[in-house]
Amino acid sequence: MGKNITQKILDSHHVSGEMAPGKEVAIKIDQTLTQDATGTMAYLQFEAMGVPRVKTKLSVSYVDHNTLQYGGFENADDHRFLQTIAAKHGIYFSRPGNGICHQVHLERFGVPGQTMLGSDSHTPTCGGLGMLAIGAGGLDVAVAMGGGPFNLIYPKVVLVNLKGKLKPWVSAKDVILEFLRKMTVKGGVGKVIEYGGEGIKSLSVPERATITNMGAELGATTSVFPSDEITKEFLKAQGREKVWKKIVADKDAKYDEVIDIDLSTLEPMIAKPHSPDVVCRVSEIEGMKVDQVCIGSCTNSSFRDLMIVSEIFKKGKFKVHPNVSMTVSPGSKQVLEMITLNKGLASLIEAGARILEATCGPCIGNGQSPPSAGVSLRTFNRNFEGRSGTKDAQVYLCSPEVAAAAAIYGVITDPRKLAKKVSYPKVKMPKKFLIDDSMVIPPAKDPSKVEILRGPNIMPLPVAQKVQGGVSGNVLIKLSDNITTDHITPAGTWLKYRSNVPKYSESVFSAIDAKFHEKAKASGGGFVIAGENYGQGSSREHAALCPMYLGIKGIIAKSFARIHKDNLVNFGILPLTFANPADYNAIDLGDKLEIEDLARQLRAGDSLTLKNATKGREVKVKHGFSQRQIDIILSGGLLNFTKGEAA
Ligand code: MIC
Ligand code: SF4
Repeated sequence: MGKNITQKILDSHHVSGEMAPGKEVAIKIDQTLTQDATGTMAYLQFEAMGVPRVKTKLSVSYVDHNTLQYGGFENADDHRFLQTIAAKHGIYFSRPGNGICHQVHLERFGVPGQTMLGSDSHTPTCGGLGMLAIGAGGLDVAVAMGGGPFNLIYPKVVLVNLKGKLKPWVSAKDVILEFLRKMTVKGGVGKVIEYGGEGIKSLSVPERATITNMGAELGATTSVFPSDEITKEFLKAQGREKVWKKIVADKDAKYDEVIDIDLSTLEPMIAKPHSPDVVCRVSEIEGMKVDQVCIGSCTNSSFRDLMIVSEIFKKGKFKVHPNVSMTVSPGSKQVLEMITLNKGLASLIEAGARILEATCGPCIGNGQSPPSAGVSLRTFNRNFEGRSGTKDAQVYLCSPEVAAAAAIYGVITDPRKLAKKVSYPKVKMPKKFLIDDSMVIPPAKDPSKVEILRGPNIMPLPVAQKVQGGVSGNVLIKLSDNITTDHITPAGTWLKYRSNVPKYSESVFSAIDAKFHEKAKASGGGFVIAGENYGQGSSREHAALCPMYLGIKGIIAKSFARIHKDNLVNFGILPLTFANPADYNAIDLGDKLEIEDLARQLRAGDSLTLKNATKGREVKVKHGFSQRQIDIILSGGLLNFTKGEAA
């Protein structure tokens, strides 16, 4: 029987487990990627495993998130720690200024047909060139660097069959926004989204990467495009033709689901506050006043994206509207140099854009927070409440074309209206990109000469305790559906404490209950009750690590997002779901909960008895763990488990 792309890559990397949807399989990881905000923890954990050199084909450590902090040593200390630990353990180090991890990895390192694990949820960006690239917590990435396999639930595979061609003023972002409208932020859970059909021929690798990047917002395990002639041309232009390999689905490949999309029917789309799936047509909300426009992020910061915006301004001799502040953050040093060479940068500056570093910047709330109740249109991928740094800001997600039109007119505008003044710019994929990897520092030839430099912000790693007997505690917070990792451990001004768990733990649920961390500590930990899709969004393991530090024993929810559920297990916190979702209503804030004899109950089957001592009743909860996950929980987390296995 023929195979799809996902099956081909999973098969060639299979280590153990049954290759059937819903079963846990272990796969070999060829490459890893980390960024600074999750990387410091990942490397501390790697260090704790005692493996001298990484065992992957390639591991790269990027600095792109925390670069902007005002008044303090923390960011710079983190960078120095990351640079020295990379040199020592065989990891390539991409310096701050070289670009956003996903964009740089696509340009310089991604290899079709290989697997990659990254400690960032948008790692699937490299699916744009036929790689099976998956986001995970830092600890899973540390294990992969040490040569261990990655365990995942064998996914269902969805074929998205693209037909036709996008019309002018409609671009890749509109494709994925349309998808999010149809499938929602939960629609991709347990699935790999594979793209195919005639329509892919009109999409360049960076455009494909815009689509696979935002597959993360669907909750998908990953997304992948074939590696075809277009991939070959892109890699050739990057001077990397040698790594190209054709990877396409067999003609008789089977899929669990097929979705047809005719690209020619799509219109400019926009996601409204405060979720990437609250999507409508731009034409439905035209005329709304805009305060800020931000162009960039790992979703839309390629040469093509920035040149489109610059060409629109240049051709129409437009200026940024006086009521709008427009920022541009290039995805990489290469993009910045290429738009400079092509005079795109000059046109953007002339138009009145504010040029920022080639980093995540405003996407993670690092600078450029919108004004009070301000409307901000961003070419980014997340618009969760408060993520921009302004609690009451109204953040919309859109394509570079829609962003440009809003910056010109000062109100949300269907970019097709620009056609009256300018023709749709044609940005050709360069035949040759400017190649200069001088901002990537290779690992040291002699690791014994490298001293790892740690400042006072690099705090020792907290490790979970082994579970003895049962678990009990009070309900410390009761939450609704779709709680994001930005709610659990916020970014923005807290970001500089990513290497300092005791301090960062003060941020836990702070936007919902400012006293949460004090309460948790005072009561020696307890439980969290939540609705559907708990922990969606970022891969940050701090959203499990900090609650563990505060003594949280279990999260009982209606459902979980994949990466976060794995992170909870990795840190020894029980992610449990209600056997009957209506039981959510039977537990209140402050109730005393207890699970007796945890080891026996976990091993006896999928169902556990949760006693509510306050209400004097019992509720059934499910764990859905594999044998390996049960062992991890009982060992007090993956680090203890891995050390135990090695011993
Ligand atoms: C994000 O977009 O939320 C981040 C910041 O890139 C995160 C990682 C993190 O929290 O450090 C992600 O997407 O995984
Ligand atoms: Fe950076 Fe934003 Fe991409 Fe996360 S989503 S990696 S913060 S650019």
